[in-house]
Amino acid sequence: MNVEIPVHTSDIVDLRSDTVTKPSAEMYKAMIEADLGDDVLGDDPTVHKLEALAAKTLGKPAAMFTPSGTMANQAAIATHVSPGDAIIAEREAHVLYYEVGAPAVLNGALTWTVKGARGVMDPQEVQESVVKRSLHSPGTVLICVENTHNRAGGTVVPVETMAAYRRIADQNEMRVHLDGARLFNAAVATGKPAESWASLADSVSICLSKGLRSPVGSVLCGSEEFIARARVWRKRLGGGMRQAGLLAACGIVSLTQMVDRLADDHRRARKIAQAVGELPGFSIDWDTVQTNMVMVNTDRPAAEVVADLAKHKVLALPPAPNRIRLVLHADVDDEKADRAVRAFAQVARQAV
Ligand code: TLP
Repeated sequence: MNVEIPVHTSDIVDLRSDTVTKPSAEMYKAMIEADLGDDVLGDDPTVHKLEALAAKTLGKPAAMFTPSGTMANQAAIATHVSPGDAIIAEREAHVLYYEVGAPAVLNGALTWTVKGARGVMDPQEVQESVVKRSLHSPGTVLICVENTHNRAGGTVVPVETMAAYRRIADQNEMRVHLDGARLFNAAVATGKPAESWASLADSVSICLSKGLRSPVGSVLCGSEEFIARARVWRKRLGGGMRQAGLLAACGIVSLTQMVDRLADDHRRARKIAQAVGELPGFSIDWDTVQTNMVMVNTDRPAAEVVADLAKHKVLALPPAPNRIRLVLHADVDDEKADRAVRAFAQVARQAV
């Protein structure tokens, strides 16, 4: 078979998200060579291989491949809670802010929010949010943690803080779910294995399709019993996929070959932050520049600046009226990072 592997080139600097990456040559090769079955019938060998690899990497007994991080999170929450239960989560956590009310819609769950400092909830406030189930009150049964924290700018939740959440959960018969969409960014930034956080959670979701470059897919990890029940939720949500080994093959490349390269994204994020922070009209909260994101504060409306940047072929998103998010990933090399800085400089000059 003679198949040409596509090479994706573009002169656009796309900093909207690390979800935009195109599959690498290794991923196309892995897809062509993947052994396939029907994963809804439970016999896709490549999916089995990915699930075993993810479980081993995170130190959990079992894992389940899902089409998205949202489904991994929501299948986890649905497996942990019953209608009328409450979950504790950071106020701008992805599971609340960007998953269109799924905990309420799917499970009739209440949410107790705790405002974090740069995405990190104070354990004392988490403790104070615990409510025992009674005739009168919905009990808090789950603490959701996001690491790295997206809306805070890709900030790391320290292992020690995670351990404090674990203690609170154990003392109150609660569970901990870790939205680890970018857990490997936290691992690479701190030099600690992803398992350090995963071992403190009952369930962990990781995304393969962000900095790890897969086109599609996430994995939910936990105990055998938990994953067996989560599989029912995945099916119920329409997440059963047939020859999913095609996608799982990319996920295996993600976990075996794409983790170390996240350090390059972090380095470029710092470089962009340094340069853009010095331009008039823009500022950076340096304490949030910890991994592959840069949140740029702008004096002008962020939507206007984003539109101006697009004229220079630099794409970004405005997550708040005066904030622009830049996300580094495998398809933005040093040359493209420099072009992004030049575009910001031109936009800053035009605004004067
Ligand atoms: N985040 C996306 C958008 O939804 C905002 C992005 O561009 O950053 N957890 C976290 C922490 C995430 O950042 C995301 C995606 C998810 C879960 C959901 O993943 P998908 O998009 O695969 O459902």
